[in-house]
Amino acid sequence: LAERVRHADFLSRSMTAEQAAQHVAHGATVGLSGFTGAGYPKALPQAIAAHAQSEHKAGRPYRINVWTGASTAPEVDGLLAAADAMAQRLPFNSDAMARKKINAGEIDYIDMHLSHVAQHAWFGFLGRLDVAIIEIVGVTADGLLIPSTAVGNNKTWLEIADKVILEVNTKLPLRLEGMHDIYYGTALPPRRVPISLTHADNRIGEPYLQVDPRKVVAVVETHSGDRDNVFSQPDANSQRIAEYIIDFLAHEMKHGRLPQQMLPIQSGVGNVANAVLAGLLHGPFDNLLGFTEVLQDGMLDLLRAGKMKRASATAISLSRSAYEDFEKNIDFYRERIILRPQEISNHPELVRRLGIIAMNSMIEADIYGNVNSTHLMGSSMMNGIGGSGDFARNGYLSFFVTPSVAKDGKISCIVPMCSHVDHTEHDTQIIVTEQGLADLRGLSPRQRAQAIIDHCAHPDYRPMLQDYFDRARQQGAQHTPHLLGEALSWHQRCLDTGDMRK
Ligand code: 0RQ
Repeated sequence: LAERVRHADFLSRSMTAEQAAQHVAHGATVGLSGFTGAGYPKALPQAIAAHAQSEHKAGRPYRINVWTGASTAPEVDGLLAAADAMAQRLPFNSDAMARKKINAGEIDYIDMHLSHVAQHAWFGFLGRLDVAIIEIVGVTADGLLIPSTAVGNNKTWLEIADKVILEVNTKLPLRLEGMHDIYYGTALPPRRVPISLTHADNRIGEPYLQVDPRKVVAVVETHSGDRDNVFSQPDANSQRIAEYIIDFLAHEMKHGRLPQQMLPIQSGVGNVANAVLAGLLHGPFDNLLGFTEVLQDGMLDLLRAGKMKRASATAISLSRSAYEDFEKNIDFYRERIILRPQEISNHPELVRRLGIIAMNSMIEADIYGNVNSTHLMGSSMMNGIGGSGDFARNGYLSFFVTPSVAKDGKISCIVPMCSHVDHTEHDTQIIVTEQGLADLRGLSPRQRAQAIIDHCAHPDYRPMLQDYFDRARQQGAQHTPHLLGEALSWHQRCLDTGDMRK
């Protein structure tokens, strides 16, 4: 540990995870590092879950509130949820066990725009933060923290928490040092100043996180890697969606609505996102820039191939083989990857200034272009809004993508009315399914509906949607025609019969 922790004060506070967990009392609010399966603490959550179980066995209550950057891993959210140790969770979760408890009403889940979290915490909107548990890869001789594979909200947690526990992960390479860009210029209103980032690959901060050493109550050594992210090879639907997007971008460039130098790219997580990035690998655009929140395998491929010059993100979330390549060639990637706090990677001011091309997956869209990214059948949380809203509302172009049907065709992902809305019609520009692409820019609601039905709906559902729209147009107001008694009947039918088809 002494090799990694080059500061005596910090070293003197080293202890086991079990000892450190004693600093996390029942009822505490805990800020964990971690973003999309990267950079999460590996030991403390397990120790806390074990402590919770022994407290419960002894008949004592033990639950904590857990704030993170975004999703973590089964050994964090999964274990804490299974141990009934979480009362509140924010701002994003993709763990199946935690999802189950959220949907059972056992965890209060607060689904937030990822760019909002740090500032809402600072404003005091979320309450006090008792303990920050942050993974790092080392401490410099000056007492600065070398961040790990994700930055997320770590800067903010370190600033506002009463106590800090550091997990020093000796498995992750120390040569991550220098990859990060931690910006310390975000003051609170009314003293805010512009964030001086004018190109996606600018560095405006410092490579290290700062912490008041007096707050550090424990330093714990860990030695295990981030979770492996598994990507399947892009299927035919994903590939078709990717082709539509790339053709559309080339078309826009040809007609002067996109500059000749492609604007920076944000890509959501998942297989469609990776298929689009794979498509860009062989596409006509060069000198690409990434300005996104999660750097996945697809972007690493673009960097390696020289198609992408640099990528800015808040986390690196890779499959095992991509991670091996990353670690082996870390000097190459350090020149090309910039990891920032999520309040910067997702900042609306920057997304708009830089003219980001935003691409995110969704659960369903309605005929007017409202988008549901989070809820199944209106009531069950899937993952959360994540950064999709930060990018969709403020991007230069905003794509939402999905296969046109789910569950072997029993569910249409294009519906009369969304069962939950995350992105309103005002924030969505281009909807893409394997059936085609609907460019909604400059269209009225009725024009949008026809474009979505014609280009995005699955043939099994297209006549049903057309029938709904035609009948809605025959009665009532004509701006956004709906049949309110029928608008959510497709979802109800699915709940009743397991199939949206009549
Ligand atoms: O379930 O695997 O059980 O069959 O939902 O759907 O098509 O595999 O797509 O993995 O890309 O996830 C929106 C959830 C899409 C994700 C969402 C079922 C479907 C399948 C997954 P099965 P797919 P993906 C950057 C941006 C919000 C956050 C975001 C997400 C499962 O992309 O969480 O954008 N986005 N962040 O069968 C019922 C429907 C359905 C449906 C799909 N209409 N009804 N089930 N499914 N459509 C990242 C971050 O912010 C960190």
